[in-house]
This record gives sequence, structure tokens and C-alpha cells, in this order.
Amino acid sequence: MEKDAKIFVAGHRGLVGSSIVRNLEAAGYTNLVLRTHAELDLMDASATLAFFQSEKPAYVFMAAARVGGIAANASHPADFIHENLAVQDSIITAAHANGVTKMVFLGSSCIYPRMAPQPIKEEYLLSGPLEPTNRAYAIAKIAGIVQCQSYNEQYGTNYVSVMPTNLYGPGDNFDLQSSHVLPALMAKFHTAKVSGAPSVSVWGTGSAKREFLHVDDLASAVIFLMNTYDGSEIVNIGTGEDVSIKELAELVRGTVGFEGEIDWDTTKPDGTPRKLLDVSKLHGLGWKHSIELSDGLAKTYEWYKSSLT
Ligand code: GFB
Repeated sequence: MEKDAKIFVAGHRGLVGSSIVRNLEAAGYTNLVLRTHAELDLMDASATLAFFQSEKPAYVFMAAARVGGIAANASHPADFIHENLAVQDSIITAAHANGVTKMVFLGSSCIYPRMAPQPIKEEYLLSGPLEPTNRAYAIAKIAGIVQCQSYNEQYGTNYVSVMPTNLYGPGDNFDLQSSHVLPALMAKFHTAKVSGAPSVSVWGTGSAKREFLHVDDLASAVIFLMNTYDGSEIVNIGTGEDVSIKELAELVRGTVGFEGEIDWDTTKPDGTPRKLLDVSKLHGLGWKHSIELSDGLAKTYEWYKSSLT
């Protein structure tokens, strides 16, 4: 990307989009075009087309999505599949109609089969059944990948699909009903510490394993791939290391400084037992993460506390 090229970051108010904007600005990109949800509803295909016609962005980061943790996904599958399919189709068709030079589509590690061998290689896509708690979301993301690949094949476009692992960082959603595990634990331990509660309830058995990537690392990887990688084959983005939810709970408890007990609520689902990404392709292309989980947790906790005041 040229430093003055027009770049559209779809979803720039979200966890991922806001980090992509911060990283682009820090790297000297000066011509970003951004729209809030109130200004442009990306589910509205004609409004999205009109926006592309008037702005003519050269590069697009597709970070707009309906996302959520295990409970939100399991309880609102219709919203997750409908909204993601609609946003993806609006953007991809508008980008194609307006000659976008290159686009990066962000998928998710939940696109892989529930029982995929670990670590998960890109080629395991569509090799087995999906995890039921997020099947609708995963199928929408798989449709996005195949749509990008199909446009590349039929029209010669340059739409790259990347698969991030579980993300966290400043700007995350800390609402206990809809959030992912890491912000949920941070909010629960913080509230318990402040109120002096003796224990905190954590979902599941704690045996599920997850890989966590700081969102600023994700943004750095996505911009790196926009600048260096052309191809229809998907690319995993992660650290290549995972922890059990039990280990994560101890790490977050330590970061927050909560000294009470953890109660495991085994009536809640564990979800996928493990989804560790194989990141050898990304490493081979020349990118590696730089924020370790303990540092990332400390930074995120500082941000969370400042967001409460
Ligand atoms: O982060 P999370 O909601 O999503 O849950 P997934 C990860 C693990 O943490 C599960 C446990 O085993 C949860 O049972 N967990 C423990 C908790 N306590 C809590 C809590 O208070 N809140 C939450 N949310 N979890 C999502 C998918 O799956 O990950 C999406 O539903 C997407 O589609 C996203 O792929 C990255 O990792 O299970």
C-alpha cells in the first residue's frame, strides 16, 4: 500500500478495526476512509455500493462483523449468520464493482472442524464437522472465504482471507453475557476484588484450551499480509501457543490481584476442546507475534480500569 492510498477500514470502532486504524496511522498511512455504523449500515447493500462509488477506496480491511463469545453465539445463531453474510456480501460485491485493488477478509479459527488435529493447518478447512456452539458464525465466515476465492478465480481480484485465533486487548467487549472469555474473566475478577466477594464463577470445566493473540499483534500481521501476501489460500494468524481456561483464569486472577476462590460452573459449555493454530505459514512469510500473554493481560487490565472512570 502506498502511504497516501485510500484505505477503507470496515468496522473501525470494533476491537480489530480500531487496532488496524491505530497501526496504520502509526505507520504513516494518511488517507483512511472510515464510517460509523450510524453513517453507513454495511448490511445495506445499496448504501454500501453508493459509498464505494463515491469514495473509491483502493484497499479494504474487512473487520466489520457480528462477533461474540460462546454464549452469544449459541443463543443468537440466526443473527450471527444473517448479519455476517449480509455485511460480507455487501462489501465484496461493492469492492468488485468499484475496482478495489486489494482486500483482506478476516475470518476466525472457529471455521476449522471441532476435532481437527492440532496444531490446525490451513488445509484442514472443510475436512470435518464444526463445533455446534458457533456453527452459524463459522459457516458465515467460511462463506466469506469461499466468496473471496470465487471472485479471485472468476474475476481475477486480489482478496486475501486470514484466520485469526482468539483475540483480546483494548477496546474489547467486557459485557458478561456477550463477551469472550478473557475480558469476561477480567471483569469478573475486578468486580469481585472491588466488592470483596469471596469467589467468582467461571464457565465450563476449565479444561478447554485456547490460543490468545493481542489485537495489536493481529493488526500488525494483517497490515503485513496486505503488503506482502497475494493468494487465495487462507493464512492463520496466532502465536502458536495455547493455555487451558484454568491456566488463563489463574493468569487473569494474578493480573487483577483477586485473592478469592474460583468456582467452576460445569452447567456451561466448554465449546471446542482445543483450537491451536499452526502458524508455520505465517512465520515462513516473515511475521511473528511480539506481545506475550502476561504483558498483554497487564496492558489490557490498565485499559479496562481506565475505561471504567
Ligand atoms: O471465549 P469464549 O466465549 O469462546 O469461551 P470460544 C472460551 C472458553 O472459556 C469456553 C470458557 O470453554 C468457555 O466455557 N469460559 C469460562 C467463559 N468462563 C467464561 C466466561 O465468563 N465467559 C465466556 N465467554 N467464556 C468463540 C466462538 O468460541 O470464539 C466464536 O463462539 C469465535 O465463534 C470466538 O470463534 C473466537 O473460543 O469457545
